[in-house]
Parts: sequence; C-alpha cells; structure tokens
Amino acid sequence: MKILLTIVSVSLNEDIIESLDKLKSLGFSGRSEIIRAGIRNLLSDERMKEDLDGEINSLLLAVHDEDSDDQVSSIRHDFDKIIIVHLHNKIDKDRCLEIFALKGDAKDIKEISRQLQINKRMHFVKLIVV
Ligand code: NI
Repeated sequence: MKILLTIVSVSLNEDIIESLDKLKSLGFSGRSEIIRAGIRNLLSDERMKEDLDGEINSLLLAVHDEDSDDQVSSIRHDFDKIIIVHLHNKIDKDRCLEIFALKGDAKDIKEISRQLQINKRMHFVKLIVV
C-alpha cells in the first residue's frame, strides 16, 4: 500500500537540530522519522490526559530558560490551590528545573500542564499521573 505523505516545513533552532541528529543513533532512518515518533508520543500523552477526570494526584516536571522564571511564576500563582509541593532549582548556566506535586481537579492539572507546554521557553514538560 502506498502511503501518501505531505511535506511541511518546520523552523528549528540549531540546538534542536543537533539533538535531533543525535537521536539517529537510536536507529531512526532520518529526521522525518524522528519527528513523526515525537508527534506520536505527544498524541499518546494527549490521549492519556483526555481520559483524566475528577480529583487526581500528579507530578509535573518542567525545564525552561532561566530568563522565563517570571512567566513560570505567573502561571504557578494561578494554580496555587492545586500545588502541594513546588521545587525550583537552577540546573546549569541558563536553565531551571521546576518540580510540582499537584493534587486537585484533573481539569486544573491539565491546564497548568498545557500552559507550560505551549510556552516557547520550555525545554521539557512532563506530566506524570500517580
Ligand atoms: Ni530560576
């Protein structure tokens, strides 16, 4: 069966391209295959979130540019009522790690995760439901 593929152009900075090319060592046939795998992971994460409902516990991890500390603080204060624990740590020259233990309505937990996820200054965002 012939699979029809549409070509889309994507803007990536050099750091991401360098990281992307390192992933080839896992056996991916090329950049497109790596990007497809990344999108499949994101879709799978989103499907997991869709199923969340009611009161839940979770761990939210985020790594971001240090100069976006203010943006993260602003998001964090909007969700104070569901944050049980918050740790903030500078992990290298210009990046910070945030660890949140969250307890509350799945709707709020999905929303704080979404707001961090769509921020351009994020390097990594991961929601773990426990
Ligand atoms: Ni910081």
